[in-house]
Amino acid sequence: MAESNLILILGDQLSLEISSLKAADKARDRVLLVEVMEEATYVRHHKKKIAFLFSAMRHFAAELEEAGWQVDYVRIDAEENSGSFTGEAERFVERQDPAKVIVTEPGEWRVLEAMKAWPDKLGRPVDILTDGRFICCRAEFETWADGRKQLRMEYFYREMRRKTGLLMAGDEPEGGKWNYDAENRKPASSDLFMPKPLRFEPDEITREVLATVEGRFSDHFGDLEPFCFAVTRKQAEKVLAHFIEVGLARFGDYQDAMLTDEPFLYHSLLSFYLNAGLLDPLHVCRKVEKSYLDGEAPLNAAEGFIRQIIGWREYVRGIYWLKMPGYERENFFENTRNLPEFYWTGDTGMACLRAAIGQTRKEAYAHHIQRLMVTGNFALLAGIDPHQVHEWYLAVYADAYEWVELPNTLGMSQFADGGLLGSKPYAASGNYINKMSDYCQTCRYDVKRKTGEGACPFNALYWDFLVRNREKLQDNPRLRQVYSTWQKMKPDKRREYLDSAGHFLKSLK
Ligand code: FAD
Ligand code: DLZ
Ligand code: SF4
Repeated sequence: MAESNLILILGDQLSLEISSLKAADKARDRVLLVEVMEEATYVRHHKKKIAFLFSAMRHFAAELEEAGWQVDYVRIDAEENSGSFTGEAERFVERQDPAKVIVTEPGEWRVLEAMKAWPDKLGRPVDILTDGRFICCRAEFETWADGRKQLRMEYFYREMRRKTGLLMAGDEPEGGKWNYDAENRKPASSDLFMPKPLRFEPDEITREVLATVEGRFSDHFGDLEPFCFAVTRKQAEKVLAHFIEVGLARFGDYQDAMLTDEPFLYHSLLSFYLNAGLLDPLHVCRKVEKSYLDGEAPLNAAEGFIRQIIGWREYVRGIYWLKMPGYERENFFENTRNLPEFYWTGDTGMACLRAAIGQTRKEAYAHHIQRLMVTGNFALLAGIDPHQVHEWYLAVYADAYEWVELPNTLGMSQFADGGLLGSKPYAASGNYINKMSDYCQTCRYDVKRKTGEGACPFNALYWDFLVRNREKLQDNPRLRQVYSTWQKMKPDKRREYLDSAGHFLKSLK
């Protein structure tokens, strides 16, 4: 018999279609999955995120064994567990002496760098294969980006539509337009019918994981229970079917809306499963396209959803690999303020932040506009160190892996890359939050008051941000109007704004 290989599958590669498995021989090779402290603590992940991944990994290992694979599974509490991918690969090599190691490229630069040292460390070849779950591989994105002055998502997205044929009528986009976002900006109200998310009772495997996570990671952020995530492919498929049945039709309309008592609205809650490998992005998009073709979902909803996946999701991954290393440390505004303590406790009088952070603690989830226009917007306006903001997002969301989190946080939300992802910073006063949510109705601050005692802090911070960063932003054509408004303001008013912001920032802990 030919010599056996080691097939290493990482916690976010839980797919039977993953390229490392595709390259393997079931009769000959051994699969290895490892729960390791380094991955659970390089940022202190939300307890729910760790529990979700450990449970999904254990269920996936069982699925592989049932399908006839030989699987080595190292649990976090195994006595001999070395605590890292490298250590576990070394231990496997000692145990089994495989001919070579086969692994699908990891989602994080940090892990890829470690793997590049493996041929020497392990004393045998290491094949690092392309991750076929993405529609656009790294090399294809590099070719697309090469020589372009601006890397606009919209143009990239059109290429992905052509490549996949999703919502295409021949060479033309379905309905005649590529993008129906103009129809997708409605605020929601609580009297709308809101779908409730599917919730899964923990089985024995999950209950065991929950006990372990409570025991080992009790000092990490977030509530562990109730734990209701899908942890198998079958369950994740049910989440997808549920979304298509009850959420998709209104997904577009209310994509940007926020309500205090409705953390999920019409969002799909699929990012956990897409990013961990339980669902395939193209499969998800084809199902959504079918719902439109069957007349069950409007075009603005189907197009909006598909754009998030084959557009934004693929695009941010391309940017990540194009710009790493180095991207992680970019800090265009040279911000140095520490992340306020309330990002970890939710203990703030600002109702919008309290709701978004409270929900994050409870669910390890917040939807896009909460991440961008509440927690992200505040950090941007207050001048928080973008690296600390990045580490917070990476830790607190159950869908967070650096390839997707970093460009969204550092680029889109904090403008720390100077505008690679967005043509202007996503900075907004309280007015935007008031328009898109019900948060201000119960806030102790008054969104209509611009300055002074009781005024919404976002209002003064907005102008303070623009004035503080004037040199860097004033030539931006999309901000000319705003700076001209500032110039036209009476000097007293301007002083009030800056004093208010200064006073607030001084009190920020
Ligand atoms: P839906 O609103 O239902 O959208 C459908 C799918 O589209 C999502 O599941 C996701 O796969 C994809 N998608 C939507 N927007 C984006 C985007 N901007 N980038 C990539 N994919 C997108 N998404 C992550 O998956 N992981 C992260 O760590 C992450 N960090 C973020 C940090 C910040 C500061 C911001 C502003 C956004 C971040 N996003 C991240 C994008 C987005 O917020 C989440 O994908 C989304 O909220 C997941 O919830 P959902 O599945 O209900 O999404
Ligand atoms: C996020 C995470 C955590 C918390 N734990 C593990 C783990 O114990 N074992 C594992 O294989 N993967 C884990 N992951 C996901 C990895 O961090 C992820 O695979 C890499 O960051 C590459 O994207
Ligand atoms: Fe947030 Fe200001 Fe509205 Fe309060 S008033 S919820 S701080 S935007």
